[in-house]
Amino acid sequence: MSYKAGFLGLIGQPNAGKSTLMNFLVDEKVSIVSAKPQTTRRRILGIWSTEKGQVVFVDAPGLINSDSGLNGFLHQEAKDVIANSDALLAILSIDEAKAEDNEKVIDMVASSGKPWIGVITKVDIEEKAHRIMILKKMIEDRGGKALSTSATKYKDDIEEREAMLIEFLELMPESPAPLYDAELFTNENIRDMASEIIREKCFENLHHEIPYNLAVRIIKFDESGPLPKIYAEIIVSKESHKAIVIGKGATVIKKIGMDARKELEKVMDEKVFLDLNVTAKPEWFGNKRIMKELGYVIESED
Ligand SMILES: Nc1nc2c(ncn2[C@@H]2O[C@H](COP(=O)(O)OP(=O)(O)OP(=O)(O)O)[C@@H](O)[C@H]2O)c(=O)[nH]1
Ligand SMILES: [Mg+2]
Repeated sequence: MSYKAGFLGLIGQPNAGKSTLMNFLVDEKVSIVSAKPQTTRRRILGIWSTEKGQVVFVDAPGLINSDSGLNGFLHQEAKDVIANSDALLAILSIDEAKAEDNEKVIDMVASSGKPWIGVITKVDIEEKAHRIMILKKMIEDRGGKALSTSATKYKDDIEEREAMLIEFLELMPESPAPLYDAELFTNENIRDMASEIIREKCFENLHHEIPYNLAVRIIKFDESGPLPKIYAEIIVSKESHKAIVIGKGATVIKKIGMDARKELEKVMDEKVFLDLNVTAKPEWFGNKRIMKELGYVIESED
């Protein structure tokens, strides 16, 4: 059998479980996850390699309709992932409030003209189980194959993972060689992973509009001493948000720092020093230079 390799984009509504599914498939925490929608902001690659081929999963932001600011970028980024992938997965949660929103995802993916599969997620939510058949029919009516899973319930189920991976490899084009070194599970560097981990902890510890309006930038990553030292900045969009991120007696920022440091130590497999600062840059998402520094630009526009 010939060798196959390509990019497989994960497309769905915000909060559908795209990042959780990709992490399950590559069996590594590559993409950050939270209970809040719009967690993923730029494409994140997760790589699975076997002797038969390589699937490069492209986790995308959830689909939203907007043409300006940060949301405008999320919209463009998801569209760009559709345009630049070899094949697509329509990620459809049974927990999605409106059936039309899942139908929209199927529509976008099917009309791309690329090979695709519909993946029904969160099937562990029993009270919504009746929706599995409805979604399956929706997918099949558009000529797609339907799979269903729960990346949380089957977290440690190797057979569930392998069965899906084999289906996904079938969607990939023939390729003379792997696209990435077969040893890699992502192309993210540790500096970018660190800023995403800190942002994930902000999503977990902050509420209302705060997490949606902040960004994290690594100021210095110093590996010269015995202990890696990471200096990061949490950028908020309003002066008044600063005090909320810091919290009374700095309790909130300390908790974010502690949660992030623990996870960084797991990823880096060593103790790390983490210094967090909060700065306000009013309406930073309207500033092209800052957006570019944060990686919130479409690559082809560079
Ligand atoms: N019950 C259940 N919850 C899940 C499952 N998969 C993901 N979740 C939860 O759904 C929420 C959203 O998961 P994400 O993986 O961040 O979703 P996403 O589609 O990447 O979201 P965005 O990046 O915001 O577009 C998190 O709280 C997950 O823990 C699942 O199989 N079952
Ligand atoms: Mg995500």
